[in-house]
Amino acid sequence: MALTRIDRDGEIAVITIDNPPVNALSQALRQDLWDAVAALDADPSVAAVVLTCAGRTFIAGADVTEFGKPPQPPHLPDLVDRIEGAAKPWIAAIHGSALGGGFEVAMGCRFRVAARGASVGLPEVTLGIVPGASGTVRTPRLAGVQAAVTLVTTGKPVRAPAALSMGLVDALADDLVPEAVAFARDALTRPLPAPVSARAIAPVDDAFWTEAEAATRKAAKGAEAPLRALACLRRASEVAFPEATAFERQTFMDLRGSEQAAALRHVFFAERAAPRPARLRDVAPRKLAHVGVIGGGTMGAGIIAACQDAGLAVTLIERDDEALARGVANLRAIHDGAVSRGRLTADAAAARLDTLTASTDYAAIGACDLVIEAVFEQIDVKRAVFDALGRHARADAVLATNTSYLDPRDIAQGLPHPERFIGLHFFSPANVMRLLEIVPVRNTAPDVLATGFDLARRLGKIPVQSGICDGFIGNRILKRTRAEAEALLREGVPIAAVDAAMRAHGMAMGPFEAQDLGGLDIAFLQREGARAAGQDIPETLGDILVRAGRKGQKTGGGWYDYAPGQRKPMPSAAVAALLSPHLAPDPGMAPEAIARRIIGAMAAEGQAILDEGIAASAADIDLVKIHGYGYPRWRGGPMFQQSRVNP
Ligand code: 3H9
Repeated sequence: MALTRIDRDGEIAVITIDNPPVNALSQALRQDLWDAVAALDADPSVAAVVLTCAGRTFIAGADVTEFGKPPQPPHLPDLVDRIEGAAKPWIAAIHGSALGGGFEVAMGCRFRVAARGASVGLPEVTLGIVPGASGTVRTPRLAGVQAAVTLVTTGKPVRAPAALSMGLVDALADDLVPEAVAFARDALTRPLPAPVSARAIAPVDDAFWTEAEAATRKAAKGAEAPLRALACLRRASEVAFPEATAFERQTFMDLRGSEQAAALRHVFFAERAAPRPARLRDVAPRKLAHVGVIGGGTMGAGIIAACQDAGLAVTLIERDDEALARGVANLRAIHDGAVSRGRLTADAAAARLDTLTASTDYAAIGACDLVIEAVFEQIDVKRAVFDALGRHARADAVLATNTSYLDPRDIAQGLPHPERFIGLHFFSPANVMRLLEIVPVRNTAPDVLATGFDLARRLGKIPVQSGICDGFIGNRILKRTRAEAEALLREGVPIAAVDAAMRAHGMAMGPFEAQDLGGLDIAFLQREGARAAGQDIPETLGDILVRAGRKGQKTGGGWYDYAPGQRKPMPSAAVAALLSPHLAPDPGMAPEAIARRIIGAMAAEGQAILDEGIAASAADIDLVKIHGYGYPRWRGGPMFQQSRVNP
């Protein structure tokens, strides 16, 4: 079936690509376009060609599903050159997104006209590769080296108006195809500009590259592609077009088969599959316009900010006026932070506080379509909240608990209309962290579950459904991770060596530094609670520290010492003395071996979670680690890594 169609508007040919869902440049599409160039060149009645796309977007890039296989001709760089070299000028008419190979095709055209709402970009580094069809060579010829460096090394697309001012597109349009045709007709009345490949690049000095490399290395946090892309841009600014494209192509081919690219592709597809579980395909979510949040602590305020950022109306309920004032202050602090980082205007922040309904009276919850409980992690407190919600919330309102460790079934006991109950587990700070664990109970109605996924979509979060177990998916793996880290200590591996190994693996922090930041006491109290309830939980090394008053940074020390007001961890003689009776001599374990042990433990727990049906897929578990616990995206997640060791 043809993936392109050619229509005529007088002497202008309009070629429309129709390759759903995103017009990706599959081999068949490349072949169609390849043939179209020859056919249109051969037609004496055609003066110019407008290239446009059907569906929701312009070409979104190379077909990522082809990356695991050997490249098939016609190759994209050759196609881009062929379009540029056509006897008739091609004009790209861009709507939606022109990304990666899609934007490279557009740069092969003599002109680019974009719908006002369109965006263009080169996101290849987010897939662990570099642009492979001259993106690093043509972009600086259009927009200059500086803009090209930002575009290519971050992978972030730019909106059409910005693209126009950068020189990446030539005109904006409201009615895209007719205006692109008119643009083409007008362009034919003047001499054509040089093809992009024949344009010069304004030189930059060595200092620019030194600075760009330092900035790129810092932002990449271990990912290889951004630095390789920068090297391509540098080469492009120093050598002639053919040499630069050859260098880029070689880099692309090197990275295409790399472990990082495989990992990032895995995450790419996992993120696209997560929001659309097959079992909800035909289930419509409930109406969701107004969210109630019970509790304005750190978590509650973060949830409110996330909902407000998504344009949802919010009602906050607190137990008394004092707590309510604290909740509003917590929310104000979040919005003020966004203003100071330039993410929100002061007016918008003020409007969010003005439009918040804040009350100590549960009657106010009657307006809400969804209510999220985010109060203290204690069963009696939570039960009292749901007792009040049972009386005041609408019978069709979805009622959610944000518990991290309690059994949602216990929280929901006795709730009228139990089919509207669900667990929605946010991660702190809830307005920043992208993970949302969605925990249905046996009674949860399918449209209530679908509403949880709809909330995630609206908040821009990654939803992962979890069954019920201690800690759900994320915190259960965290517990196992900490246990493995302690096991390493008992074998004599120094605390700082474990943390350094995990940082070298790409984590923002090691397991012990992270505990010092969050506080050792929460997990300690849980263990104590379980011991009091008769469970046999052996003493951990963390217990020894908490009993000695070392609860983390907030007490001046935990696994490490901290100078007053400082966050830099320093090895602690006191900790060494407390723990030495429990530790073997240092075995001198290599950092890679330490990381392997910890990742192996994460993956083993993940496998148990899968075997028990708690998670639907290994990819979901990887998303939990990446979006809830700072696991490096370019590693693909512990399940992916383990699958590469034991395929
Ligand atoms: C590249 O171009 C390399 C070149 O430089 C060099 C080559 C030599 N391929 O995201 P959505 C699927 S690298 C295959 O939910 P939206 C996706 O899996 C590429 N499939 O839609 C999903 O499938 P399903 C650089 C793709 O409207 C469906 O399309 N390009 C591709 O929310 C819908 O996706 C990129 O990195 C693809 N390239 O957002 C762009 N893209 O329905 C990546 C998507 O079966 N894509 N699919 O689950 C995007 O950013 C978004 O898809 C886009 C639309 C913004 C376009």
